[in-house]
Formats: sequence, structure tokens, C-alpha cells
Amino acid sequence: MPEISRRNALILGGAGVASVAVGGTGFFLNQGFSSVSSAGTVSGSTFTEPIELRSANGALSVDLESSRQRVSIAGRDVNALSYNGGVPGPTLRVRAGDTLRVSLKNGLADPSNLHVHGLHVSPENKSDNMFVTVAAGDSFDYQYELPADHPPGVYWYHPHLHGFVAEQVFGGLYGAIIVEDPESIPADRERLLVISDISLNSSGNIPAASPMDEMTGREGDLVLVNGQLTPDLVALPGERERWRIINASVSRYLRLRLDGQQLTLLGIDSGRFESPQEIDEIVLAPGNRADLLVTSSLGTSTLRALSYDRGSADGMMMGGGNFRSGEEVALATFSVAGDAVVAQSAIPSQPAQRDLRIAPTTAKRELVFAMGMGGGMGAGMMSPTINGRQFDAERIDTTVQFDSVEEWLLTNTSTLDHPLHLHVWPMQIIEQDGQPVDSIMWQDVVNVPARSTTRVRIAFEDFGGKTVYHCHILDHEDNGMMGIIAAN
Ligand SMILES: [Cu+2]
Repeated sequence: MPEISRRNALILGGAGVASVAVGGTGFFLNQGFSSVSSAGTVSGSTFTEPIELRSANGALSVDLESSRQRVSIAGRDVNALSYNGGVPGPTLRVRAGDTLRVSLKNGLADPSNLHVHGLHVSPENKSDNMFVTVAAGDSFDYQYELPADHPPGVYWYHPHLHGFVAEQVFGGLYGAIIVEDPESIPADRERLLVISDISLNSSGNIPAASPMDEMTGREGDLVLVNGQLTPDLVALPGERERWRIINASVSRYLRLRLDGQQLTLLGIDSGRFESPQEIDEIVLAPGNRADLLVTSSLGTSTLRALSYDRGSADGMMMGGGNFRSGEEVALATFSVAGDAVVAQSAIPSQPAQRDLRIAPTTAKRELVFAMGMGGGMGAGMMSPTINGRQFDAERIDTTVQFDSVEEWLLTNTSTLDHPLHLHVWPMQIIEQDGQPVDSIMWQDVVNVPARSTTRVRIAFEDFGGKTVYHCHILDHEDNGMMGIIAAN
């Protein structure tokens, strides 16, 4: 009997066995419809999810070890980065008011650290502190105290050390954090879909990014759902599933559709709509998450990422750029068959959302995102900047008054979209391209389309201290599109 890897054990433990690896050579016994490509990747296996770790009695303690090792990605044995040997890493499931402790052991050859993306926690000390560096081989014990009123939803964790972020996330370092609802939303099942992209060469290694990749933001050739290629999900007609979707890509925007199925959006990031919205498609910029209900109808549907135009690199490089802005990709198959089930009860009403449009503001400021001439990216290339400057770890760019509300105009003068992520404090989007937004939208990654403006309001509350805002095209962040903010 050959040794069965953890991932295959998870497949075996799941509902319905699609494929079982026999030996280490990539030979598969297909009982479902999975197929093996000439590159050795496997599509159509039974959908699997990362292992889940849940808090108990108000606390969750987790050991996370990052390393470069052989892992299974797209059904192939490859050399990538991972937390605890899995891509994605373990899912951390907590509740508002919990204490989350993460002991990070950096088993990489480079320095790293950890960011809990979207969590409303302190940016200081051992919490979500962006100024911690964990050297290769070292460990650091993080401790996050979630406030008792922390918004429920889907969040995620990944490395955040300036200059290394894109490479480490692209390499496989990410995992989900779920903050449970105080009152559960009735569903027949819940699924986590961590969507990411990666490129692999014939020897199963991840190729280095080119200067052009860094300027436009690298996109991988393979788009993965929980490390798998087009996995197969199965449901009965009439079932309500809750999908937690994370865009963990370095640069790829996900314009998602699941035609033939009813989609009800509970919220984006930590923003939960008072009334869930019926939608046909949703766009997730890198870093965004969706909390989505899928009510299944008989038939087979494909979860697709449609092409999204995030701009062009024309004129940003000597000789111009040849930039691919994303072709349509099939992400998963959703097969609905069998006898219809009794419909779930109604979705409980969600709490009223705070609306900062009626709040007095203490300051207005503008952040200008540009691809300016700079020193960071080599001769003849343009460099990403905020207000004309590149990141400096010794400089505080923005000082705000603690316990105040500010209005920020986000201006993008470049020909590429830039998604702004502000740590700790979520942003309410109040205006897009000069048009007021009529619903209440809270997000922690806010896209600023090419040659456009977006206006947000932010309440700098609950936690003071020093943290960062940056473009979530992680190549742009690494190349300087990040600033330091202090709330005092
Ligand atoms: Cu950017």
C-alpha cells in the first residue's frame, strides 16, 4: 500500500472519492471525471478544503510553520511555499471576543511575518504589527484580541514583509480566517473557496517574476481553488450553500459568475449588507472576500472568472507593454442532481450598517496613486508611488486623529487599476468616479480604477497606533506603493 499524503487523505475523507494517487508518479485511478494534462496537472477532482482549526472557550492557539517543500498543487507534486505543508494553510475559525494566538515559525530562507487581513485588531506589539520582521529560522508569537463586536465574515492571513510579499504569497503562503456569525445563517453546507494563481515550470518550480511582471503585477498561468484545478462540487436541487470566497491572488482580479444558479450576496470583506443582494456576478480585487449564498438548481454550472480589464501598461515601459489583463478561466464545476430538498428557512435580518455619510469629518485628504518615474524598478521603467513617494519604513506619511472620521479622495492617475488596502480600519465607499454610492458599502480593499477616483470615509476608532495602507497588487506594494499611517 503506498503512502497516502494528507491531501489525498482529505480527498478520501470527503464525500465521494474522485481520484486516488497511487505511488508518487502522478498515476491516477479515475473514478470521477478528473483528467491529467500533459504538464501533469489534474483537473476535475473532488473539491477539498484546508484543515480547519476552531476556537474553544474563547481562544484558539495555532502553530504555523512556513517552509519551502514538496506540496500538492493542481494535483501535481511541486516545489512551493506553504504553511504547515498545505496550500492553502489551515483555516482558522474564531468568534468575536476571542483571543487568537499564532506561533509563527519562519522556515523560509528569507525573512517573513504575518498579517491578519481585514481583522479589526490592534496594529501594535504582538498583534497585527507590520513592523515585525521574523528572520529566517526564527519564530514570533502573535496574539490578536478580537473585540466583542468584531464583524462576522471571512478574512485571511498571509506574509506582509515589504519586498517579499508578492513572491511569498504567489508561492503559496495564505489561509482563511472565519469569524462566525453571532446568529447562524441557515444553510445546508458551507464551503471555503480560496482562489489564487500560480505558475509552474516543467520541473515543478515557480518561475521568477520578470520586471514587466512586477510592473503590471504578476498573474499565474493556473488559477486554483483551494490549490486545485477546476474541482467538482456536488449538491442537491434546492440546497442553500454558503460560499466564503477569498481572492488570494497577487494581482488577478476575479470577475465571478455561476450561471444557472441563484446567487445572494451577504457581504464583501467585513461589510455585511442589511439586506442580502441578488447578483449575477461579482468582482473581487486582490485581497477582497465575498460571503455568498448559492441556492442550487438542477443542472451543471461552471464557476467562471471572466476577463477583467484592469488597464494597460502602455507607455509605462520603454517600447510599450504587452499586458494580458486576464482571459476567461473555468474555476470549478457545480453539479446539481438528485431529488430536491426542502428549502432552508429565511435569512435572518442583519444588523443595520453604520453610515459615515452623515458623520462629521475632522479631515479630508487625497492619496494619489501613480506609476511615476522612480528608482525602484530599473532603467526605463515606471515605479508605483502614493503622493509621489515610495515606501520608507522610517517615514510616517499620514497622521490622523484617533477617534475621528476622515474623508479620503483616492485618485489614480495611472493606466492600471490599483486596489487600496488599509489595515485595521475598514473604509466606507461613498463615491466612485464622481458618482455617489447609494448603498452602504464597507470594504477593506477598495479598487481605484485606472484614471479614476474613489471617495471613502474612515472611522479611526478602537485602536490607535502605526500601520500601513498600500496597493494590494502585491508587486506594487513591494515596489513602493505603500505608506505608513499613525492614529494618535
Ligand atoms: Cu497597484
